[in-house]
Amino acid sequence: MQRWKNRPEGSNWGEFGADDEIGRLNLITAQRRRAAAAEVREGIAFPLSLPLDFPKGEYAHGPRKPPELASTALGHNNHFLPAVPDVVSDDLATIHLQYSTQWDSFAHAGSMFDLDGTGEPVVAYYNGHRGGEHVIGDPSGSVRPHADALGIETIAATGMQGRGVLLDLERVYGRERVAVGYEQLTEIMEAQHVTVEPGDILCLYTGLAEVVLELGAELTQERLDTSCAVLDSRDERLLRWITDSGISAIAADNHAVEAFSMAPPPGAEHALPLHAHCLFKLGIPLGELWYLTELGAWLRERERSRFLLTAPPLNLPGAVGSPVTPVATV
Ligand code: UVW
Repeated sequence: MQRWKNRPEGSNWGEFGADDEIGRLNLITAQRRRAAAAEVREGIAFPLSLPLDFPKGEYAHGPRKPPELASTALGHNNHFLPAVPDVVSDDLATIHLQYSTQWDSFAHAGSMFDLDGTGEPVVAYYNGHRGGEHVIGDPSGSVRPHADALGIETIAATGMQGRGVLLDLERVYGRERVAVGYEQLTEIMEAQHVTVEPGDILCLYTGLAEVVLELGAELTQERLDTSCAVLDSRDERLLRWITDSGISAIAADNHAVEAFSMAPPPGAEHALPLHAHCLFKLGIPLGELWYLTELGAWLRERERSRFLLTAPPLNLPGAVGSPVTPVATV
């Protein structure tokens, strides 16, 4: 059943059905997965996750906290309390699911929008899902915030496997902070002979993960905000290109794919226009803080850009984001 009377301009709501919850991931068909598998020629696998306790430094003092491990006992045979010859340890982790290498689900970012044509904006998410009904967000209520629709488990259920295509922004800009718009993106794609097809997962290698690893506890917010490339999400032509390209997901080794700021410039519709465009309007998951360094170097040396990407998030019902250990196979 269609959940909206109005849909946002430039959105694809309804295109994959009134009840769709996986957006552009619908474009990763069996045929496209076979084409992705055909990119495996050497059989070399690249893990694309940071250690999940990175970034460190000032980032760890932000709203997202680093994971905390605690041992738990399984009966009496925990190694802290040996009572039988066998030694078994169990773990408990307190983890902010979007602290480090992650996927954002479509329940992560919505927008105030007049879904019903009444002139009253309501909290809205991809394909007309609603705050309070599908994505429950009132921390003061009796029910803990969670997603009854659009949660990360919907992405896990797809297997999240397809053809990854890497664009090497680090090769062009090094560690300079540059906002890459449509002009730059298409120029670099041409120079690097990179093409994308519908269903592809675009991976942006910017080099920020190296900065994060190198600086460790010395990482400052300033370095995070001023290092390496981001997408210029205020460039309408870039957003249009994302729509037209048919790409099914975008992942980057930087903080938020676009520049991160929760303060919109005066008159701007969204604080994070790429999040709004991808997660809210088109159903394109965003991956952040991936580790693309070794894969990027390997592909660069061989003038290649494509690989099989396997990157399922946790199958954790109701979560709006998830750590991920993506694997690229070339
Ligand atoms: C926000 O946009 C708030 O977070 P992230 O960059 O992790 O998606």
